Amino acid sequence: MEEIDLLRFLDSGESHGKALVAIIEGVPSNFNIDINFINNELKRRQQGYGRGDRMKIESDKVEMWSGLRGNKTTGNPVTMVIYNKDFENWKSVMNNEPKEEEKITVPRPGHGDMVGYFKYNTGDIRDTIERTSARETAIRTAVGALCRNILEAMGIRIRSKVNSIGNIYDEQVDLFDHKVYEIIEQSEVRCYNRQTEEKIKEEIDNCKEIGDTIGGSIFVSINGVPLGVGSYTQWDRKLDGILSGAVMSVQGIKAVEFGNGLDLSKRGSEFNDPITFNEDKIIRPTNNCGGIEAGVSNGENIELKAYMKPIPSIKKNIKSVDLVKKENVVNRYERSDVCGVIPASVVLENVCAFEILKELMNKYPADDFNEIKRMVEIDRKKY
Ligand code: EPS
Repeated sequence: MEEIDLLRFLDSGESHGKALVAIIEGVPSNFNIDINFINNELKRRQQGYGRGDRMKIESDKVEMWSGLRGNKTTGNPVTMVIYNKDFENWKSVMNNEPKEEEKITVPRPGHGDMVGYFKYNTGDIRDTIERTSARETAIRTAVGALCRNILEAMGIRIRSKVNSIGNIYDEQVDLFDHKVYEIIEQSEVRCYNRQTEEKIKEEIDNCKEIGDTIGGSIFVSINGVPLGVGSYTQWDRKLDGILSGAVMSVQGIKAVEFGNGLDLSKRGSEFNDPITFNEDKIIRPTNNCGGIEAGVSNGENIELKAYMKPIPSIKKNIKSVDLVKKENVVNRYERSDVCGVIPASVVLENVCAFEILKELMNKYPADDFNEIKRMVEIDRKKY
């Protein structure tokens, strides 16, 4: 029989539909959820230099429709809803079948438009646009934020920063240094170095002016995951495999790196993180493996970098085809952001939170939050 994860969710909703919805099954009981914490994550996701006009319309907030009494989880499935304010402006498009002349038939290269047009065969690319949009990351952020709220109560923290935009790279810093992280949280581009921030803003402004978009990379660090989450006993239980699958599923992400996995200049003697004893504690002086060895968390910070391509909705002309008229044309523009890397940094924190809680619960299966917490605390004392 196939093993089913205790924690799982599905989400639904169109970018300009009435709402985004998620049903999460397996949320442990007896946990006091902080709704403000979830809403704050939604707010963080909406920020960032290079955002488009949609974010001026929305002020995302979550409604909890089931699974709670007061703020306490009951163990029943949790339903989360985020209303799209922009629905008011799109009601007639979203509620009616399109007239022939309204159908979109010119795909944006790089987006899901062409594959969706042929795969689902509805005759209107609008149907694809509505679901491929990164708007969906709002509800995934809400789901992840709920998990993160639970993880934090067990001493597991997740932080992120922008590592690069285009060819401009920020400094590598310790995200768990309070003062350092405060600077990143206050930065409009989620960077540490102020000069780098200015350069990045300039680059985003340039792109906006010429009708182009720009990608970049994000650094995520997860602190406090106990040793032993994930497993090497089977290929689909490896924590790095599971995390990278989730990270890759975020719109626009094209590559994931754990630790210094892309640095192939180091030989084995330099790359492998030494194991030492100090005052009866195991100390790892380096973390090139990014906190995961053989698909299992080793107690160090889990560190990954995600690489995001430029958003495909560009004003600048690029070759495309009218799929009905079968003619070469230039692409059509759809309102979008200039740079999605900064909000994606927040999205990834929360996407990782879901995966970490899921895998933690696979290791410490229990229905009641207090039981999971107790098991984690006992295990922490072992290493
Ligand atoms: C987004 C909402 C979308 C886009 C963006 C992300 O809203 P709209 O399509 O109404 O402008 O701004 O979507 C994309 C980047 C994309 O590729 O689809 C959001 O809520 O983050």
